[in-house]
Amino acid sequence: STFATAAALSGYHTVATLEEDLRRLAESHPEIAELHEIGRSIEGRPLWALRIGERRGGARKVAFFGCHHAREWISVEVPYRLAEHLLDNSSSQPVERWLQQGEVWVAPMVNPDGHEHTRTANRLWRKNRRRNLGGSIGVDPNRNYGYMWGTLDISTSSHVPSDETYVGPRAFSEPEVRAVRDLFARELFDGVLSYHSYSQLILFPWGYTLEPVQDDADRSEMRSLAEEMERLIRAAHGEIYTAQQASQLYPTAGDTVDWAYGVYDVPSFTIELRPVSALDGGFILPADQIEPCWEENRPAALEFIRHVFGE
Ligand code: ING
Ligand code: ZN
Repeated sequence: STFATAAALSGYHTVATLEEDLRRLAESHPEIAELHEIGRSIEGRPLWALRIGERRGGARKVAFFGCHHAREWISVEVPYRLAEHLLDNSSSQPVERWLQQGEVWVAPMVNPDGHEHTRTANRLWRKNRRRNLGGSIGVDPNRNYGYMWGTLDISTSSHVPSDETYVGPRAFSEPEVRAVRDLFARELFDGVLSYHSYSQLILFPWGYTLEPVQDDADRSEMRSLAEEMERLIRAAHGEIYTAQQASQLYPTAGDTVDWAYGVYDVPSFTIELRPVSALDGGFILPADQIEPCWEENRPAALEFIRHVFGE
């Protein structure tokens, strides 16, 4: 970037430095960037999405999300850096052409309350900070989307409020998840990529069933795009991110990607970022790996935009 961001000084963003940096990005590129508050978290924090593109109502629209899960700090940094990269390269090809043609929306921190909790109280917190009936805290935002919501009752999609993967009392019970739903309903994205960590995987629908996607064209489109992203990531630093159907990892219902594909019929992926295993630190990824992780994910994210924009 052309300026020293708060993140450059301290490694990972916090809720506060992310807001600062998103504002600065928007203010320094007023013709092509616009910061939107798409909702408020359950504790009242603004949920930010940066719209990048020359005009509203572009022909194609793609969305990138980060940090549904509080402890997955690297999942903030990759979409944030993508936004920064697009703005820094907005007058060179292919980015210039894309920003004339369409819109890229980036919401790097869907769960700011949880993120703040991981920074100040419990580094390994996953859920949001909903006060549940019965006294436990937190709903899993990546189980609260309204496609096949609640259809599984297993450890990876639990109906027990105190569990790590609590699906919530009903679909879209959580304001963070409603904010994503409402943004999608307004913008009608043509593709979605949601970042998580860790395991180095590229996941495509379905998550709720071991059955593959029925539609032949959709199935092969998502599989081949996932495999192309796998190749691009590997070419950067040799890191292996395995492309697979989400339910092969473990079946879950109510995640972002099933909902986006199931309801809107658009290509949707979850990328599980570095590291590959718990032995490499799991959720605690050293800050010196932010840059290489971004470097390897950049070509995959750009390929996703290229694909969604019909090139
Ligand atoms: N992993 C994802 C989770 O929500 C996932 C994996 C994504 C499963 C999409 C199914 C569908 O459990 C992490 N690390 O959160
Ligand atoms: Zn996650």
